[in-house]
Amino acid sequence: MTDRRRSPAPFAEPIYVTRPLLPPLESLTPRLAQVWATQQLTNIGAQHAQLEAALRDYLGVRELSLFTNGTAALITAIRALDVTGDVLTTPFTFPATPHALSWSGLTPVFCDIDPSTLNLDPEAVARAVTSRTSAILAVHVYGTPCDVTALQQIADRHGLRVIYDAAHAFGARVLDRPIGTFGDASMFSFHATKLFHTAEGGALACADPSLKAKVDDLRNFGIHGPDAVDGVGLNGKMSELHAALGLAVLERLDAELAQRRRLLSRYGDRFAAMDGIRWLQTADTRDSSCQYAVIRVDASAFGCSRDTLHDRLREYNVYTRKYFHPLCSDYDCYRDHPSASPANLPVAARAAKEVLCLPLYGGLADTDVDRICDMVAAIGEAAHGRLVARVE
Ligand code: T4K
Repeated sequence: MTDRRRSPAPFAEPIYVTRPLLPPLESLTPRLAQVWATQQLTNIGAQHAQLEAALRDYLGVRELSLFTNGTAALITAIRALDVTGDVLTTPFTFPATPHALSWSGLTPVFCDIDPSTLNLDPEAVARAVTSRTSAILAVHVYGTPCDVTALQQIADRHGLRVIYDAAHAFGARVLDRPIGTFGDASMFSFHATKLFHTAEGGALACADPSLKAKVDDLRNFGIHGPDAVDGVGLNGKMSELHAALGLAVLERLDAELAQRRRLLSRYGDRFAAMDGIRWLQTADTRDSSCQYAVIRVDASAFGCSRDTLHDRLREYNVYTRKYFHPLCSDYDCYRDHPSASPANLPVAARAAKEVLCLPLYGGLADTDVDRICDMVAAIGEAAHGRLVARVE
């Protein structure tokens, strides 16, 4: 007899891949009153100073500079570290990563990724080093730490800079150390879609005070003092309004994280037993940024492809994201680069076809996650039913 389970009811309201942590409006008022009283709206005021210090402590890094967004922070890191020529990087990332290199007149050289972490594969990186290479730009994708030890060994062997795109990795730890303490510099994104956010914003962390001083000048047009412009800088300064929002968000981060941890473990429990779905455990949730809930869909075992699952979930009012599809190496602006050839990037190509980011944010209830898992299960079962019917 056929097991005819009832399909779960769609959500009445759309469920997005994320929603920002929004502190109560009243919690912002006293901070905004201070801004109004001083009339300093930007150019490194009191809110900025307070947030920079608070985040330096929270992230456990020696030096930190706030920015208007993570991309500006990355471009500034590249300039401050005098990176030249070719930079080894991953195709499995947001466009900002290779674009920061191209925008700086550098050439991104794509290397394949590790099938378990989906981060740069150190062996592929080691094979790609040439006399033109000056740096590695690695991404802690979904907040999963890169193999920081192996990447640093390659960099030391060849005299390369290491820059981390830690856009997803706020608060993550590896090897008993905060994630922002590895490499020459690490960029964090504080976009509204991130665990910690300032609506738009970002930061650059480093250990070297002289690098921080250079970064701060470059963030402010290269202005070094009243009568000196020492470098080709940009305007990357975070405003007082964004910094005030960040301070209010930071106060509520523990509750947000606690709920995200619960949701992640709920997803993990359900997907551990679902055929064709592989749950990507980014790290022990105590050491994780809890930024994304990610599955990989094995189409033959699950019954339908990742793309079909994504489309069917929309019928249930659930809006998932294919982070990161297409690969950056498939964009028109990069596909002609020799390193962008699909033959060079087989692991990344497969991951880009299989990954799906599911809703994850503190405002999501435990029962919402149960319903989303029921929907995934129902879609798989329906797909299998059709497959069997077709074979018969
Ligand atoms: N490196 C990496 C590895 C990155 O992932 C990113 C950014 C960067 C560098 C660059 O950092 P930033 O320069 O941005 O600081 C989003 C974000 O815009 C982007 O910051 C992020 N990565 C990327 C992974 O995701 P979209 O195009 O997917 O965002 P959007 O607007 O479609 O938002 C997704 C969902 O979030 C919406 O369906 C609803 C919800 N949402 C979004 C916004 C903006 C809200 O509820 N409220 C909001 O205000 O790129």
